[in-house]
Order: sequence, then structure tokens, then C-alpha cells
Amino acid sequence: RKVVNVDSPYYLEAVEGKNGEDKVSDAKAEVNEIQKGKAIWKKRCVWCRQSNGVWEYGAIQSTSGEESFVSLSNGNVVKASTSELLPANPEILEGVNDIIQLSYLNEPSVLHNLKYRYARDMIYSKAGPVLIAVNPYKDVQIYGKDFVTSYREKATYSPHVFAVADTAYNAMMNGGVNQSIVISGESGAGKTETAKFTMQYLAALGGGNGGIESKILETHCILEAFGNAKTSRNDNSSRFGKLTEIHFTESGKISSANIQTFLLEKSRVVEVAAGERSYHIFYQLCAGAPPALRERLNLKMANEYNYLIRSDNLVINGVDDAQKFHKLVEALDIVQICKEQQEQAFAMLAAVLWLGNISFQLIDDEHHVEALADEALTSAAGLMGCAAHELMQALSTHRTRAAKDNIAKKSTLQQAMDTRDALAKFIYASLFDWLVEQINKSLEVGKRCVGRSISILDMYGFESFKKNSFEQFCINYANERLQQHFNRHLFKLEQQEYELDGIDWTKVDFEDNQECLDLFEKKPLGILSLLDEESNFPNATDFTLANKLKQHLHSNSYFKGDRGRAFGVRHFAGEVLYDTNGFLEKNRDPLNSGLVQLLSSCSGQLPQSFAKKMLDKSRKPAISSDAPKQSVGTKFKSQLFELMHLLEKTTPHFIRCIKPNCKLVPGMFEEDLVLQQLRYCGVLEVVRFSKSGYPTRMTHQDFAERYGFLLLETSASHNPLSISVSLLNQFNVLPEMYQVGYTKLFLRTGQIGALEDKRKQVLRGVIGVQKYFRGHQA
Ligand code: AD9
Ligand code: MG
Repeated sequence: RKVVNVDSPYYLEAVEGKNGEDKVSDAKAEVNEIQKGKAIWKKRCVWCRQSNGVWEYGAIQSTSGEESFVSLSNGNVVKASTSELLPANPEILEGVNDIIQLSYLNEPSVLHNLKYRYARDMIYSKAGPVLIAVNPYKDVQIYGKDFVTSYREKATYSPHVFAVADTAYNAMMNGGVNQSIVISGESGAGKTETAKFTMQYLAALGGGNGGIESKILETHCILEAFGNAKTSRNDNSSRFGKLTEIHFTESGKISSANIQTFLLEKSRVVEVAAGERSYHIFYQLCAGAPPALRERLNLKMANEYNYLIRSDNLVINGVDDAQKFHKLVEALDIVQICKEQQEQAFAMLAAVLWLGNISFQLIDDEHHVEALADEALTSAAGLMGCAAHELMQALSTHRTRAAKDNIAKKSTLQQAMDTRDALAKFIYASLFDWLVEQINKSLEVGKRCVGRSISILDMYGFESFKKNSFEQFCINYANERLQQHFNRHLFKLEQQEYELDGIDWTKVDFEDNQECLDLFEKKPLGILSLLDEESNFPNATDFTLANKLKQHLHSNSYFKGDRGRAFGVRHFAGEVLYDTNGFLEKNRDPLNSGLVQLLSSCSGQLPQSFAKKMLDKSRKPAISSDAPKQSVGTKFKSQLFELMHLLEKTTPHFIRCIKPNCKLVPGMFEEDLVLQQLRYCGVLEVVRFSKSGYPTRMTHQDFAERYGFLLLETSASHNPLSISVSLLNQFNVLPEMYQVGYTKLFLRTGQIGALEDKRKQVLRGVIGVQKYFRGHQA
């Protein structure tokens, strides 16, 4: 049930609408004039597309037949086809808070509005119910305490992430319904930073309950160290998805929190693309560990580790890894991970680094190899807590999937390197999960109350690189799911509500991505099922997988067969070509039983617990390489289903982050890049939809209760519906501005603001009178 009160997003929007109302009505008059006849159309300001695709602002000088002469703002006069010109908004609407206020919602107009604001450091704008955040790539000084207070006290209504957090908090407090803030956008668009500002605001509002709020804020530093890395798109790219659930007490104080993570990109631990880095923590540890710790871990500098030097990128401009390490240790202290556990975690990191330095030598004529007994081997074994020869044995043997008796065989160089890398990835991913578990233990303080939580989702954004692998496949699948959630809430459910309440409404179509999701999820002929099936064939290869997909899916319009190992998917955000190289291995994510045994026999607590977790997950008591194990793809799918289930039980608030340029610099607004993102994420449709729709709604009952006392003539009827209608008449709300449904009143943007003002005015008067009388009584 959506009920509008002063704190709902619709109210916020309504007030913004109202503030800009004069502007809007002036502009509307102007537009009406223009639309009246050709004579005025001649003076018309328009957007004219240049041969390079850029839209230029100009004014029509003359029109003859199908063509017009347009004088552009750069002084040139060009000839253009009249039908290709797009109307520009009157100057008076320049830089409005909410795009919905624009008279013309064409792409160049929306783009211009965002650009205009961005140039003035107004990085936030509203697009109807959605907040748009354009990454400033610089410190914009709008997140201080004074801003928190302003938004808390509603002293300002300009769009801001704080306003979204405030709306969610109030809706939770007043309505007793769990809320969610769903942040999306491309890699580097600013999701993680936005999520942090959201939590900063909620911490300021709900803090003061034993310091849990500072613990929550400290988790960013820890999870970023272990789960973020420099990529070609973002120097601090999250390589995992994250849902932070914050629970509040009845009185609105933070009581506990919980973090759920999604699919960490494990492959980064052992392979790093040119220009990128592995996880920050490795460089931080190497640069910042104090001498005594270095000695205990036999730690070298980053440039001595194979896993780190492969990309040639050891430092990030402007980032001091050593200092970050000190910050990290402070954060670990704050979330109560004790020194002993910290050291165990660092030992695991050092073990991973040393594993990468282990090399192999040939031992026979059949290309079999054995790990070299050198410093790398002894250090890795020592840090894990096993004997060097046990590690050597585990790395030099493997078990074939086909072998029923599951006998260990000698490995070739490739097999041995794969085993070593699998061990490194397993240790790292297990360490990450362990860390999240420790953090959650420390955040699980007070009890939870029903309808008193806000979940913040910071998922990895849509990715399309030159080469896209299994990771991009999963990330983009997750984004496809989130896009559906967005569509469902902003178009589907909204329209269903209009229909159910019987209001006059022409249905609006929107880009539904269900078919694309089916391509991934359908059984037995969806990509994930086919991938699992192929993953179970011991002799399957990347080529057989690609062929299988093409064979079964070639007729699906969202699928595109390609040459060799590749296949394409038409995502909502564009077509992506995937290379199946490594898909099967990554989906199977095998860890041979020898390695699990090795870890369980280690003296270190962490390796033992990692092995135990692995064994617990496996259905058979003793893991064997052919034991049925849930594939990575299938596990991810069920995790996403659970996420959707959780989100569906909340009232969502959407934030769309936009990346203004690929150079990651402030002040540069690349129009094409922004437009592409606006188009893909469906923001333009939402704006058009919201403009034609009725974003404010209240049950007649609630409306009558809230405003009924304003009625000048006491209504003979006590029927809420007739009270509502009388109120609308009394306040001269134009008929096109509302619709009366069976149960609810639906209002267009900007309408409720006037009523709220009137209500406040009257209440203020009443309070004034009460004070007066109290004064007299005294
Ligand atoms: V990814 O999908 O995890 O690769 P994100 O999370 O969308 O990506 P992130 O939040 O990490 O992007 O932002 C990238 C960089 O942009 C940050 O490191 C900051 O340098 C910069 N940024 C983003 N938002 C802001 C902001 N509101 N103020 C200042 C910002 N800088
Ligand atoms: Mg991020």
C-alpha cells in the first residue's frame, strides 16, 4: 500500500514541482504559443544534430518545404531537414531539478539539463521517482554535517542522495515497511561511493546506539581492501556485489546490520589484465606491514610476487597503499577482529602470494612435473601450516574426473599450475567469506524489529569489454535481473495499480527484458542449464559448449551465435560478445580432493575452517572430484532469486549512477556516453511515464483524514470519497490533474504540495491560537 505523506518520495517530488511551478506554467504558456502555428514555430529554438552526432542548440531562421535554416549557437547557419529538428525547452526551464518539469523530454533536452547542472556541480537530478547521480570525480563538498542537517530538517529540497536516504528512513518509520535503496550504473559510475553516502546519512540519523554506526562505516574500508581492485574502468572497482541490511529499533536507532556479498571475482587473484591490479589488500600488505610482521610472514615487496607483477601495475596514482594498510588495521580493530585473527588472515594472504611463486620442474619423459622445493614452496607451506613435501605432493598430483577409483595421477605442467592457482583462488575466496562472516558477527548486536530495515544494494554494474568472460556473463545476468525489478516497480506495478483502481489510463509499453532472462534461466534450454549440462561432461571443451549453445539457441532473438568459441547476448544495455574460453572450468570451479585434504590437515585455524566449509557444502562426507556440486552459475542464480525475493518485500528507491567520461576526470561531460547510459537504464521512459502518470496517490480515507479539516463547508457526507472530491473542488485542482479511483485518489506531480502548504498554514494558525490561550491562562 502506497500512502503519501510529507515524507514520501512523491511528496518530495511534489514539492519540487511546486517550487518550480511558476517556471513550469510560464514555460507551458510559451510552448502552447509555439505549438499554435507555423509563424511562431519559425522563431523556435531547436536541437539540430551535427554530422558528428552531437546535438547543437540553435534557432530556426526560415523554413521552406521540408527544410529549415537554423542559426546555431556557435554562429554557423546550417540547412537541416525540419522533421529531424527537435524542439528545445525555453530558457526558463534551464537546469530544472527534476527532468519531469521539462516541456520537451527529447534526448538532447534531457542531456542538456544534466550537463547544465553538472557544470555547476549539481551532480544530482531527479527523473521522476529516480535519482540520477552524475559522477563528479572530485570532492564536491556536499556531504558534510550541515548537509545532513539541511536534509533532515527539510531545509532544502534539491535532489541529493541524502534526500533519498531520508525519504526511505521516514517511510520506514511512519509506514513500518522495510525499505531498499537500489543503486545501479556502469562500472565507475559511482555506485559504491553513493552507497557509502547513503549509509553515512543513515548512520547520522540512527546513530548513538553503542557505536554500531561507526562499525558499519568501517566495513567499507575492509571490504574494499579485500574486494576492490583497479580495473581499466575504475581505480577502485568492486569485484563483488554487496547488500547491506541495516536494522533499526522501534525508535529509529540502528540496532544491527548484516552484509551479504555476491560472487567475488576469484580469477583476479591469479590473473590480472594489462593496466589492472589484483585486490588492493595485497599491495597494502606488502607496502604497509610493519617489520616484525614482515618477518613472521616472510613478506617481500609487491614486485617480487608473480601474481602481482603480471600486469606491470603496482601502484595507483594518488593512492598510498602503506597508509591504507594502517587504516585497514584500525578498521579491523573497530569491527573487533582480534590481532590474532588479523595475523592469521595476513598469513593467508602471504601464502597466496607465495603460492604464485611456486614453479615446477620436469621429472620424467612423459611431461610430468613436480613443484620445486624452494623458498616459495617452504614459505607457502609454512604459512598454511603444513609440511613442504605435503604441499609439493598435493600440487604435483591431480585426480581425473573420469577415474572411478579416483586415483591420484602425476600432473603435467599445465595441470600443476591449474592446481596451484585453484588453491590460491580457493584460499582467497574463503578468506573473503570468512571476513564477511566476522564482520557480520560484530554487526549483529541488537534485536531486529519487523518493518524496520533499510537495505542498500551496490551491485557490480553492466560490463562490456573487448573480451568478456564468465565473470562478465554473471555480472550482466545480475544486471538483467535488477533491470527487471526496476521495470516491474516503475512501469508494471504502477500501471496495474491504475487499472485495478479503474482509472482512465492508456497503457504505456516499456522494454520488458523477460525474454532475455528466459534465455539465461529457462530449463532445460537456457544458457545456464546448457552450461551445467556441458560442465558435467568430462570431455567437454569451450568449443563444444559454444556449439551446444548455438545449436539450441540460434533461433532465440536475444542470442547471437558467433564464430568459434564466441556467442553474443542482446542485453537491455547493449549486445555483449562472450568468449566461452574458461566458462566450463569457472562454472565447475573444481578443487581437487587432494587440496581439500591438505587444507584440513594444516595446523592453521583458517585453512582448516576453509576445508571444513567446503566439505560441509559437498553432499558426500568425503569430497571426491565427481561428487555432485552446485555449479557457480546455478548458485549465483539462486542467490539472485533470494535477493529479488528480499527486495520484493521492501519499498524500493532507485538511484542511477552515470559515468560522465571514460577518462575518470572532473568537469568532462561526454554527451554520447551519458546518453547511452540514460537510454539503456530506461530513465528516459520513466520520465515520460511519470509525466503522463499520477505519481501521488492516497486512499480516500487517508486523504480525507489528512485534509478533511480544511473543508470550509462541512460536508453532509462522511464518505471519504465525497470528502476527497469536495476538497479537490474547493482547492480548484484542475480535472486533468487528478483521477478518482475506486479506493484511491491519483494526483499528478506537483499537486499535493499546494494542499500540504495550506494544511501547514492552518495548523500553524491553530498552534498560534493555542499558545495565545495558554499564555492567557497562565
Ligand atoms: V564498479 O561497478 O564497483 O567498478 P562504481 O562502484 O560504480 O564502480 P565508484 O563508486 O567506485 O564506482 O566510483 C568511482 C570513483 O568515482 C570513486 O573512486 C571516486 O573517485 C569517484 N566518485 C564517485 N562518486 C563520487 C562522488 N559523489 N563524489 C566524489 C566520486 N567522487
Ligand atoms: Mg563499486
